[in-house]
Amino acid sequence: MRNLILFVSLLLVSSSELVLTPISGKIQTNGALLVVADETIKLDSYTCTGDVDKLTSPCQNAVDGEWKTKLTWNNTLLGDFCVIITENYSLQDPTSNISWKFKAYHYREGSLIPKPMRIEFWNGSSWKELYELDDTDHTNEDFIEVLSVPKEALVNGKTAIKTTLMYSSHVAGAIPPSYPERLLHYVEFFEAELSSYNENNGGVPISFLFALVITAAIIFGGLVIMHKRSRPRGDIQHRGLKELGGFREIGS
Ligand SMILES: [Ca+2]
Repeated sequence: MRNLILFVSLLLVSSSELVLTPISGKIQTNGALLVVADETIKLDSYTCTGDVDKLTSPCQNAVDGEWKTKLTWNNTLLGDFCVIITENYSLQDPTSNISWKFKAYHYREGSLIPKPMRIEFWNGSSWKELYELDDTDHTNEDFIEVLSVPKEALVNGKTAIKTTLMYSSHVAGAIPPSYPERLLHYVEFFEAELSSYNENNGGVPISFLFALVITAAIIFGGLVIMHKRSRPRGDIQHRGLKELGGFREIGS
């Protein structure tokens, strides 16, 4: 138990392991060590449009709150397709700052789409670009991005975010009898999360202060346990010697 507490303490203290995001009441680590949900934001509705019939998993996977499940393409298909996920949120505090964190997978075997993923927000009159993935970024890996969302994305306490995912596959060099080369390029999508945060006077994120308090509490707890374990041992040895001495005296 003591070793476990010390390990957790060191893990929290280590700046290389701890990634603080400026999100109210939330501490996110690389290993998802501790997460406190932001309850000031509610997902009202979502839609999936486009070539959803080319997916091999339900659209709900993109909004189920589970970072392991994702939208997956049927990558045996040839052609160009896209799926658009639109998520509508309401926020308790319409003045707060908001961030958009998402996880996706970018597969590229031959570049077919210059910008295979695009994220936009609704400003009350039109969709505006928030993010575009370049065909050379995060290739053949899962990746996470955290984006600051402009204030204009908050319209009457609500905000809408639209994510466009693209798929493209074609055959090149198909001249018999040589084997054709198959080009394949797409983005799959795990999940996104809209969060709010408020900056305090010093500009230090609330989550940072929260992390400091928890770290101090764990270290203090570990020290108290270590101290308690070290003291009784000495007392027992001392008592044992006294009792043994007393027995000898009686028996002599
Ligand atoms: Ca998911």
